[in-house]
Amino acid sequence: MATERTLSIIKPDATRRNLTGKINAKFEEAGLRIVAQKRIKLSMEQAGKFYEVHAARPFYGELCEFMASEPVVVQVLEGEGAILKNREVMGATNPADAAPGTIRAEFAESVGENSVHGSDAPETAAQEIAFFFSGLELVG
Ligand code: YYY
Ligand code: MG
Repeated sequence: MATERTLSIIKPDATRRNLTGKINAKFEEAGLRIVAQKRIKLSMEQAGKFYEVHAARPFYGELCEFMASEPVVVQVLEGEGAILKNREVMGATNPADAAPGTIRAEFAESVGENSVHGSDAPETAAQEIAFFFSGLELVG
């Protein structure tokens, strides 16, 4: 399997509870390398653009408000099969369905406030990384 990069976001419910370090430890223990990372606060417009693919879903408004409510940590994770590996480390979208030991099983509060985002495919990973990071910020 090839070395990949994926976009991760530590969401406001997790930054609020000071869980950035514990979540980063999960990535590192799984062999994912944090090759870029910054703490930012999204505007409603930026949150809306990032989650545009969900614009027609009933939870879209609440999702954007939540993502813009407090700072997030955006990061690029690198490793063998990083996209799928990160999805495994994150666990299922609904923490009630997330496997034991996953980030969402351990830390997420609800399906809406589920602590982390991770890209779901190579095309979205490339788009999402470019949404937040310039080439100069990606040192490998
Ligand atoms: O990729 P992932 O975050 O696991 O789930 P998506 O189906 O892409 O949904 C994105 C985001 O939307 C999810 O992390 C929380 C929110 N959401 C929700 O609030 N209620 C749902 N029923 C489904 C998703
Ligand atoms: Mg998704």
